[in-house]
Amino acid sequence: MDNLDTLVAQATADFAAAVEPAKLEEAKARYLGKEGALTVLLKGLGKLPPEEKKSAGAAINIAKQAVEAALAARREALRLAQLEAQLAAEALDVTLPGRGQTRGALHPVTRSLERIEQLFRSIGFEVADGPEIEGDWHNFTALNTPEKHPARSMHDTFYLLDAQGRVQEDVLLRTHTSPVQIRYMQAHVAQYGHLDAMPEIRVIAPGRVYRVDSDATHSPMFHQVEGLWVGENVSFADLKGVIGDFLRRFFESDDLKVRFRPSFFPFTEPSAEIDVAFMSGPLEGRWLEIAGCGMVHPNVLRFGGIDPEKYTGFAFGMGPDRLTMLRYGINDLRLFFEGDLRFLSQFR
Ligand code: 2U9
Repeated sequence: MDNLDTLVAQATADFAAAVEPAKLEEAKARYLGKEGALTVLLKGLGKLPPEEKKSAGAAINIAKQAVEAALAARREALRLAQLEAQLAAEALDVTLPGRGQTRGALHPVTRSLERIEQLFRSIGFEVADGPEIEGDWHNFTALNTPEKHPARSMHDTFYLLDAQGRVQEDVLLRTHTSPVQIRYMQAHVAQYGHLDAMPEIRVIAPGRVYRVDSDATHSPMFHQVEGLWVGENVSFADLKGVIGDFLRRFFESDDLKVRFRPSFFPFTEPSAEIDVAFMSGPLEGRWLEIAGCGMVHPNVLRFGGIDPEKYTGFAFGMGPDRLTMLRYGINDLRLFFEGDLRFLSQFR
């Protein structure tokens, strides 16, 4: 039965040559299919003389089993090869470092604003806000700013255009947060004005303000925090106490001097600039202008609906952008508005 051995060897070689399952099934058909070599041999048994049938049948069946075994082995080998190729193609290196997610952070000016709000809340101030697009009355008139004052000019203030592109003289971007305190006074009077002893007004107004100005130390949009304290016996001494205490707490230092230098604002009388000098550190001994303040002008109290014969108040205004620069030693205001992560990520 040499030719049966050859047939098994040939089938095994054909199976090995099949590199994909479809080719293997074709090869199988050539040996085990309806017209396959082994099937033909088995069918031919009937034509053999009876004495040869048994042994020939046994030999063909052994050869058939050998071919089936070779086929099963090749099928398994192809299955494993296919699996390995798939694993290689879909390989995932679970040991690679993750891409991670960088954590965001609050902008340094936002941090200062939150700090300022927290410090004033701790001494009984409320935090108020209001519209950034204002009317001429709330932004200027109610703040005792004369009709021809330069702050009202197109040169200094952004005015909004109407649908025809004409300047609306009455619609502007607020130049300070003072309109918020005007609105606050009016709302307070509407709520408590009928009482003999109206509760005191203690409010700060933080927020964005706008001026036509742009260079290394001025930005067309910047921040302000203004404060207002109105009551029956509020004095300049109270103002000095509140501001001195605030500055020491904001800069976390008792090692600083505060100076009130006479000045002028339409909305306060008397008025002062507030200077601070650090007694240590890189700015040691230099007087730095840090805020403005004064006793609220009687006209402004009246515009707010408050009787200046009965009540007095002080007001102040400061720039948290500048306070942030001093607190962190930042020398260029523009860094706050560029969105450069190399700068911002230092405040995480
Ligand atoms: C009302 C009455 C009075 C707010 C005040 C200043 C003085 C002041 C500047 C500091 C630097 C603006 O941020 S800055 O550019 N502000 O000097 N602001 S008194 O006075 C008010 C506000 C509201 C009803």
